[in-house]
Amino acid sequence: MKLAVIADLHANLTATLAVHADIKRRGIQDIWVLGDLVGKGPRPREVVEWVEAHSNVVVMGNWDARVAGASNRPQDVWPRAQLSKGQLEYLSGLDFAHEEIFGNMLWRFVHASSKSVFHRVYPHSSLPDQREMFYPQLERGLTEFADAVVYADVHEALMLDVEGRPLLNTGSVGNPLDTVLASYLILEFENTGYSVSFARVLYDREIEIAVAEKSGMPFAREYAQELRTGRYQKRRAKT
Ligand SMILES: [Mn+2]
Repeated sequence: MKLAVIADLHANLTATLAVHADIKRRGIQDIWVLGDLVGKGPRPREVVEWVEAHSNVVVMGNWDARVAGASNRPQDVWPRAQLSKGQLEYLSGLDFAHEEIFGNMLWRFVHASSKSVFHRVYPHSSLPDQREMFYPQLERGLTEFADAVVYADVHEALMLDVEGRPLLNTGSVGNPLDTVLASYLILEFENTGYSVSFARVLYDREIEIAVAEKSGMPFAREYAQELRTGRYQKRRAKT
């Protein structure tokens, strides 16, 4: 079985469609989405529509929770206003995690960590923090130790070995913060084991920046900077 695992689309339709074309070109049928469909970018409605049409597994991200919830930050209120009632219900109904056995390994898929969509685990986080990604979390319905964890959230593609267990990060489709290329993971499972590839896709980010600048969305300037540089820009409230 061959699987494309994508995440952090962040309402960037141009990047999402470029990644979709790349996935199709490789003949991959299954697309799993690890959250943050919306937030930061200009086209939340179109990207949620795309995810509903093309993916088989979707888990919730921190931005999905805030946008579909009651947050009053401008960057959450704006996308909320672009989405239909049905799309907001879809986002708030997303699962926290997905687990599946491939070969003899239990693979866990979450957005940010096994504890919460708001609990961030960095490549440089402590070993106890990384180790916790594999633990059961009974309040989240995760009853077993995982053998492998795939996550997203930090917008940096990554593969770490945590005491013999793989900890993989997809990187970000719509808002990469390690390079400017859209990023996703390809997992291939065989009886004899598995393989992991990191895909990077060039897309026309100026198209999405132009849409953002016309859209009236908050923090369009910071967004454009992030797409052009692949570096995080602080959002400061206007005074
Ligand atoms: Mn994100």
